[in-house]
Amino acid sequence: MNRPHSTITLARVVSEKTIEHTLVLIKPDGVKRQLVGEVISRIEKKGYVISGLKLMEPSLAILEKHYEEHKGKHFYQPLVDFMMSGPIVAMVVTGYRVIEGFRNLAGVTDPTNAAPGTIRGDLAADTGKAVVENIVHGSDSSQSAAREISIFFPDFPNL
Ligand code: IDP
Ligand code: MG
Repeated sequence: MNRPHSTITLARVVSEKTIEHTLVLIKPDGVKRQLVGEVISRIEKKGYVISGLKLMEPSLAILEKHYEEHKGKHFYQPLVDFMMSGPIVAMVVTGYRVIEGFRNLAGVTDPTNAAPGTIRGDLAADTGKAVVENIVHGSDSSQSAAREISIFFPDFPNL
């Protein structure tokens, strides 16, 4: 059969889409301000699925691993101290293109510049501290997601 080339290309692209998992953290500022439900609600309304969820107080060892790419930066120690300042919620969130999709839901790192409509844009502001307090973390690539999920959810299957 002589199918047009465009049909074959589209079929190949569609079949290559795979479901992804990303690590989302609700940071201590989000938990303290009772925004856990708000954040989860935005994730679920978007259509993503919560596949893992726990309230926890991460150890220094976990945070040093999680933030190893930032070691040596001026905000590293304030960031680790902030992340140990109270409980966090750790989640595995699942969906097609969820890694990119959750980063878009979260907005850019600096809440002053995060677009209205995003979690950081709507719910956070610069507090003048050495560390930017911006409610959530989301993995930035499939490699980061696999690495970070294995740190927070060592028993999570199929990565
Ligand atoms: P991301 O969370 O948007 O991926 P990263 O660059 O990976 O941003 O930084 C990790 C976290 O470190 C940020 O979410 C924020 O809390 C904090 N942070 C990043 N850059 C700065 C900075 O320039 N000053 C203070 N804190 C920062
Ligand atoms: Mg990051």
